[in-house]
Amino acid sequence: MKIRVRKIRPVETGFLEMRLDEGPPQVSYLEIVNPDFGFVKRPAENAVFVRTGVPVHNSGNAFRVCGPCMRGEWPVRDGPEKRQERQKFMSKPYIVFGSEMSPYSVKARSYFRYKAVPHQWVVRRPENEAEYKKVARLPIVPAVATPDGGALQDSTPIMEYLDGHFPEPSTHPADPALGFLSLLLEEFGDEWGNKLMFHFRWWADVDQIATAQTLARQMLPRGTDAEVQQAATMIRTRMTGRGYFVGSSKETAPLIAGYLDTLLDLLENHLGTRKYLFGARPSFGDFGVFAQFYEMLNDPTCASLIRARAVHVINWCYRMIEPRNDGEFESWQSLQPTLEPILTYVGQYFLPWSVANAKALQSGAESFTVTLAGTEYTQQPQKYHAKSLQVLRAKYAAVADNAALNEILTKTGCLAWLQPSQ
Ligand SMILES: N[C@@H](CCC(=O)N[C@@H](CS)C(=O)NCC(=O)O)C(=O)O
Repeated sequence: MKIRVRKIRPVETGFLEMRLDEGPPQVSYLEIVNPDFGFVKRPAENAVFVRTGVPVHNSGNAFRVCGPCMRGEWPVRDGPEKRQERQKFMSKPYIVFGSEMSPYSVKARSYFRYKAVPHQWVVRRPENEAEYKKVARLPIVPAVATPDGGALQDSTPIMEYLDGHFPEPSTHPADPALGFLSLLLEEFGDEWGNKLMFHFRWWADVDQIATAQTLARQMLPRGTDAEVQQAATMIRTRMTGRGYFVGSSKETAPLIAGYLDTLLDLLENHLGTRKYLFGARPSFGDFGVFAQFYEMLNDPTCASLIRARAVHVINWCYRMIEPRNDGEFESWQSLQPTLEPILTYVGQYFLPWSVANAKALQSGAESFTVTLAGTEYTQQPQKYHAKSLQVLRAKYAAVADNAALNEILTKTGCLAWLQPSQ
């Protein structure tokens, strides 16, 4: 079968974006040849990002992207032990059940890609529900089946598990102060970034309609238009009633819009002069934050905002789809001018909100009000988040004696919220 590439265009230096004419039903997978462990099969998506200089062949029903240089750091220079461990998985890759529309799935997938861990991306849909259920303890994506028969859920622990098995390339700056800031930003992306993304995704009609249609088509790739439309209507009805999960309401809508505006400007400024949040290579924090913005780029309202105002944020999101190690982490000195304002934002909005949410859960309150940067904000408490605040505090406790870190956290208004007494 002949596969046509509709468009190939440079996304940024060193990358090409290929848009395929055919979607998943016709183009079943990409093969990326890696001399270390054979090949990685990846389901083809409509947009594929490929590094330039790599020959791309049309072979049957798959694109074959050949060559050892698909990624900047290949071949992976691990010792023989690590290589053996990778080779164990040659015949059985990790299976990652996910969705292009799920920030946490995309985040985990980028981590697998960055670590060059053989994996198969499987879009969760009705036809694979039985396999998915064998893996998923909770009805959420991502869900990962490990080659040894285990199962993983929850994107942060999934990334930590991968760190344990595949420490290189590391996403943790060696400087312990920067290392913690990266963990803090990962958590910030997951919880606060998701609030912004989810609110906009299910708020305006245009976003509800577009998202429901995309989700329905993803679920039913071979469905008729009428079937897809019916599914889209169901999804829209189910999801628009769920905004309160993240505090989205008539009262909070203008506030949340302001929170996004402010954050977008801060990120745009910071990413104007570097590839990733902490320098020339992706940090743990990049994965948490980018995933929410990558989703926003799918959604009409947020996409228009970002496209009009934040071209560096767009480039960073695309970069994070196939993250590369292009150099070193920077020092605090060089990051400070534009990273400090982002951390100040975290200390002004995310952390006080997070602590107020945890207190409300503890007291069993049905809703809570917190003053964020001088304005009152009210929502129902979010369950999952209290647990992840505890985890974040435990991560801070492990480096709490670091004077340089404490100075940064104090200056940015973050420190008090990380103490268990708060
Ligand atoms: N904390 C989890 C959150 C996962 C999550 O909320 N996944 C959403 C999609 S982004 C989900 O599967 N929701 C249920 C559904 O879509 O049916 C993680 O980091 O993996």
